[in-house]
Amino acid sequence: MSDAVTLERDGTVGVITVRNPPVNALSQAVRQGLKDCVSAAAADDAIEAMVILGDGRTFIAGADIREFGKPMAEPGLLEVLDMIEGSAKPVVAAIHGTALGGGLEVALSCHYRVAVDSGQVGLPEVKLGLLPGAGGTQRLPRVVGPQMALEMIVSGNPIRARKAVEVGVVDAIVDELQAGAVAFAAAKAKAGGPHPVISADDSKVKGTDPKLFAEFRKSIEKRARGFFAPWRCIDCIEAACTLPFAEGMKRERELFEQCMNSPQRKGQIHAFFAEREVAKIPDVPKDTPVQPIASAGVIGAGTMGGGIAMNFANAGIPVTILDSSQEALERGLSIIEKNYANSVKRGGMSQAQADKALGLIGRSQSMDDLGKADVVVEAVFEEMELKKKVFGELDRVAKPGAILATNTSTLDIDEIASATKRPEAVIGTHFFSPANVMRLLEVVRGAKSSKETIATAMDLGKKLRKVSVLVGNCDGFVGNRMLNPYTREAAFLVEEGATPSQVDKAIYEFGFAMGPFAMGDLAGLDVGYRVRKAREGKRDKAMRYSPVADRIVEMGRHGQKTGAGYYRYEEGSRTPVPDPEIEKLIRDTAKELGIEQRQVSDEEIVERLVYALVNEGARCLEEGMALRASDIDVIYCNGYGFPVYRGGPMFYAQEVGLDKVLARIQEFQAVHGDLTWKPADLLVEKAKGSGRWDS
Ligand code: 3H9
Repeated sequence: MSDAVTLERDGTVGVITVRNPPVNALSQAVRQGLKDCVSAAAADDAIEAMVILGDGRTFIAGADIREFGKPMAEPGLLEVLDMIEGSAKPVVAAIHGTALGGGLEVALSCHYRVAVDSGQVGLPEVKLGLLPGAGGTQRLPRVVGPQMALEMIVSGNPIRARKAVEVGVVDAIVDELQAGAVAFAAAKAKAGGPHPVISADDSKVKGTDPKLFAEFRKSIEKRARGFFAPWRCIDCIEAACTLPFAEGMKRERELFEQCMNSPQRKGQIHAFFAEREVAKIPDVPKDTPVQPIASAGVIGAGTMGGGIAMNFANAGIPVTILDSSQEALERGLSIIEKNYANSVKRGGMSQAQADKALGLIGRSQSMDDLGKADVVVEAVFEEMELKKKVFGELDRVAKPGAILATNTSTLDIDEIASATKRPEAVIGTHFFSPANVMRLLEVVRGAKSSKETIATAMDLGKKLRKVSVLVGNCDGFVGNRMLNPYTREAAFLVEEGATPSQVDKAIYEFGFAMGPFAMGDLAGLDVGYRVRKAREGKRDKAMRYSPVADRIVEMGRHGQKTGAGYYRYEEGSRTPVPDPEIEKLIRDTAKELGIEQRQVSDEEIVERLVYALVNEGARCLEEGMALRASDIDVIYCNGYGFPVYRGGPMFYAQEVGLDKVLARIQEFQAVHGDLTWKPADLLVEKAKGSGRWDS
């Protein structure tokens, strides 16, 4: 028998322990071990019941994702589950940590399930571009009914143990995992059979109204747009309600294979591992000391400051918001209150949770009140002199060892740090708006940021439930720096003959949440205008420049907030309406610049925009501004609406073929010149070499 699964006797109960750190994934050794232990326990006359539990921090977190794409080594999971379900002796799953995916499928093949209060269960396969492929789509609806099964399987979100008891997935909560489960199993054995077999009970699925599925499909149209797996999950649950178990299992297998073979599975699994890789920083090892963060300060009560403060409060960290103006403080706090009220209304949090979070947010007008904070995040107006002044004052009051963070999207961290006598404690934290909602955090490393400061900022990001990516200190850091050539190409394409709505539609259909022009209108066109005007003197005059955006702003059209930008907006509506006036402005501008307009294909739009991202991403990598190509993917999927099922821009380029991407970029270079389309050296090297960013 392998060490991955062991069988021990506890009285009359055989305790089967899965030991495959870190998350007890169902590797071949685990599947074989489960099979061997269940048959050994079945054959042992001294054993009357079995308990399956996980060693370490969790029950079983699912199939071993690293095995996907390779042929499945024997025994298959289905064979193991059939054996568990067919056992004449009752089998109890004892859940702590998380029973996810194949882990919950193991538990659902057991006759009973118990869990500790902190346990969670779920079928998150959809987040990997898959569906539960070991009976989960057939067994879960038979336990919780089709509606709840749809919600759990299509969202992929786990539920807590108490909720699991309420809906029937878990039979009982136990105080002590092993002792409680063993007592439960012994009692069931003593009471005698038959023991419940989920696959044999159709009572919850029989006669389901087919309307349920039509309505559910409609309800996810927007959030599941472009995704392959969610729709197949629904098909499987529908099959559970219309077909006998064995046939439903066949349907599940067919659709599982379709998902497994879909490019989206590769993209989403890449995104899963990429999110875990970001925490690994070569020169800041895992054991680097991290400062404890028990209290925080935020300077600036504007939209960003307020959102950042909410992050701290939501994580249970008391935070003081500082602003020099009483009025700004009051306005900021009232927006925060409104945000919490909305969260309660939408069911995102309970009133008690909202009250608790609000209770953790203090306010002040005196910098001295930040003297005890372990971390202070400055979120004042994006202006260097102002930020330096704030950091000078902060340096005076902040306690030794405090982390001094600046929330900036463009400014030089080193220059800000130079306003203090402790540049090693200064770091950039680029939150994305709205900061209380967006998952991405770019942690910007200054030249003098210490390893402890970096490790603490990354750890803090985790506590704030962000996905934090360490980036270098350059103009726009990584995300916004890459966005520059992307929006530049969008502007050129309309001069060349596309319309803003054609560009937006092509990129939306590629899978982005929004096209560049609709995004500009939403963010406010005046912001970019001010930046361009401030940099006017520094602009390379030899480089092609589109004056269209400036002209639109000069017409007083600042985007949604003024009811017009690239598009028109009806009173009170956020729906962009194409505007012939703007299309004429673009045509006239093209004429004035001597650009002959032509039919632009959707394919060219996608290539020009996405390859502009990729080329700049390659430069960021080359210069060490991003640690890995996959870090860039995490930034784009979490902060810029890039479709996660394509894995991120760098992964996407690799899947297209770096050689093909390079060839297309060289075609653009031939037409548009070196200043905009010179291929990055790293792209040339990788395209001619391994075809991969990481080797
Ligand atoms: C499935 O089950 C299909 C079946 O329906 C059908 C089969 C026929 N495999 O996240 P963490 C690694 S699909 C391999 O940092 P946490 C992870 O990469 C699966 N490795 O910890 C990391 O490695 P490293 C359905 C895995 O405490 C380390 O474990 N299940 C797997 O923050 C620690 O991970 C899921 O989708 C895996 N399944 O969170 C669950 N899972 O240290 C996916 C993790 O080298 N997992 N690793 O970077 C999770 O959601 C979280 O990892 C979990 C722990 C909540 C379990």
